[in-house]
Amino acid sequence: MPYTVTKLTDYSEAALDSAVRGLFSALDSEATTVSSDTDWKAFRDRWMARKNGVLTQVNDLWLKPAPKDAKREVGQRVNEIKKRVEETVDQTAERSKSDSSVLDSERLDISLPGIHRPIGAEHPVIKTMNEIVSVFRNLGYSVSEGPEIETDYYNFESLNFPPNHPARDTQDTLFIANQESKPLRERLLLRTHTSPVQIRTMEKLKPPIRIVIPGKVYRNDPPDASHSPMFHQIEGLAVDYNIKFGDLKGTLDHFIKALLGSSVKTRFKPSFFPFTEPSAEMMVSCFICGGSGWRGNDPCRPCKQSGWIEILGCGMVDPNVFEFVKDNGYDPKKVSGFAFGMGADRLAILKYGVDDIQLFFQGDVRFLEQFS
Ligand code: 2NL
Repeated sequence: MPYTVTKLTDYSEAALDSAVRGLFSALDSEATTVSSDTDWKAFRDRWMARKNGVLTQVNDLWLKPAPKDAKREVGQRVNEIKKRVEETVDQTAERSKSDSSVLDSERLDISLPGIHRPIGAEHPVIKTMNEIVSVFRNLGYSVSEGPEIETDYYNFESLNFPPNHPARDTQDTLFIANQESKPLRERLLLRTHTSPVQIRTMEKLKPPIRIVIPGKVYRNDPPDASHSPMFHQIEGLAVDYNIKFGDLKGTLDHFIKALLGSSVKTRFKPSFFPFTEPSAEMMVSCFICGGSGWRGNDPCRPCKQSGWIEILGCGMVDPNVFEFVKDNGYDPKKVSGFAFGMGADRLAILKYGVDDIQLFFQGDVRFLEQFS
């Protein structure tokens, strides 16, 4: 039976003693059952609530009806009771906080498996681009970027592509739809190389300049193991008042040795681009077979047993290109420059021995996590 306060009929000292003892013993025994914060709140309210708490009942049932000559004595007892109740409620609060059941409810189960959050890694193509950019930054080159949707003017005309050049064919270039009503040079397309950014940069910065441009480019190629309608290119451009083909050779030879190791050799073979004259292809001794053409008893596939790999296209900037930016200080009679471009995906394929360019763009974590 829970303790209840009952009216007093006898206000003698002995009767008061007994009533107070009964109350204290109920207080102490109820305090020992408090074992959580919720328990403690209930305990506190039972004893101290203004409305119907035990203290209030003691006041109403013991003190108020007490005869005049007992009032003083009862008043003192009530004060004692109040003090004891308050002390006990306070002490119980501390104990309920350190109680084992509270610790139980707040315990972290460190044996539960955590939420697995794999750490991301640089994509192999981006990693390759960053390595290339880093070599040129160390040579004092700046990095530029530009739009992926371009006009015919920046993508073709200003780069010395004649009006009927086959690169403009829809077989090769991805055009934005419904542009036929515009003059040719204003028609929009997905840039097929990063060269337009070189023109845009020459419009903004006067010579001398040294820039590299990494970025996505687009071609109307059906995807297969070595083609993707979107791929990555890095181009570079150096324009100054006395740039010669030897500067091109020295710079690009240094670049490829910094990227692949100082033991590779380079050679240049004549080529053609509309925007450079003369133009060349830089070959690097095969860094997969070491130039021997063989990997053990197997023929080296990446260099087709030749011992050489075509790594980039380059050349001296065609004076016709400078004509388009002549007003900003690029007088072809005064300035000269070299330019080069390479496919970052192709380089990554060679570096990591990947056999399908599509793997770079499918987002399969099982492929990508091999580079983390
Ligand atoms: C390649 C070849 C090349 C350039 C890009 C260039 C840019 C300007 C003027 C002259 Cl503004 N040239 N860029 C020059 C030679 C080659 O890229 O095979 N790219 C994947």
